[in-house]
Amino acid sequence: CSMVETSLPFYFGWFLCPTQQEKLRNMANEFLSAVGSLEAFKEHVGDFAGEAEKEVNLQQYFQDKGVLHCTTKFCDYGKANGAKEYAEKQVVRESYGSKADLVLTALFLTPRTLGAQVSLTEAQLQLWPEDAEKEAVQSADLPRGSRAHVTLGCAEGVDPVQTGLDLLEVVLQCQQGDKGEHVQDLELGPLTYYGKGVWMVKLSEPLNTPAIFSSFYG
Ligand code: 2AM
Repeated sequence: CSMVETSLPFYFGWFLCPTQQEKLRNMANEFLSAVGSLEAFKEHVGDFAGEAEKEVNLQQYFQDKGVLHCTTKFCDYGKANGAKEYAEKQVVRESYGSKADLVLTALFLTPRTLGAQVSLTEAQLQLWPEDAEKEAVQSADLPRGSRAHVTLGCAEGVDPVQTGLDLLEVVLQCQQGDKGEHVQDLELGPLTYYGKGVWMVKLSEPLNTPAIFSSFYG
């Protein structure tokens, strides 16, 4: 019936509890300060700023995109492919409002986005759309769930959908055997540079984050 179609949300996802959001934002700030102060970063600053600028303030460079969450399905109020089918899945309906413990395994930044990588469990993968990776990268066979992330900020004029695409590029690069260049060990963990302004720290202590599976209407 048409009521079902008009009630589809903007997106479904896991929403971090307020205290966890603060914890993650603090961690992201620590990551930005650490990377921003490295000589190795300053050498590649041209990826972030125009030729004229020699410095970039990463805290100002990335703009906040609101409540921290890990999107499972972008529905666009029903306009996105497979939105209705996803909303009607039994596992989606049964999990709605339930708590999940997300495991955040890395933080990354690129000239476009700042994000956290999420490693989904088998149970959490039940809520992950079949085609999430294929939809983004048709040409490759990427592991299911490898697009899962939390957007922590975007450069001016960049839409948050870009965060998952940036993450998939790193995953693809690693799959193709390019493991990047180990820069140094930060307090958070080992930092790798993947070229073209892409930096990732693998958290030596993954962050376990309680989150609620729900949806956002906006
Ligand atoms: P994000 O998951 O990287 O943060 C509203 O825009 C939310 O839906 C954001 O969280 C955004 O990105 C996500 N989103 C927007 N467009 C999308 C798309 N085409 N595919 C997947 N997620 C999308």
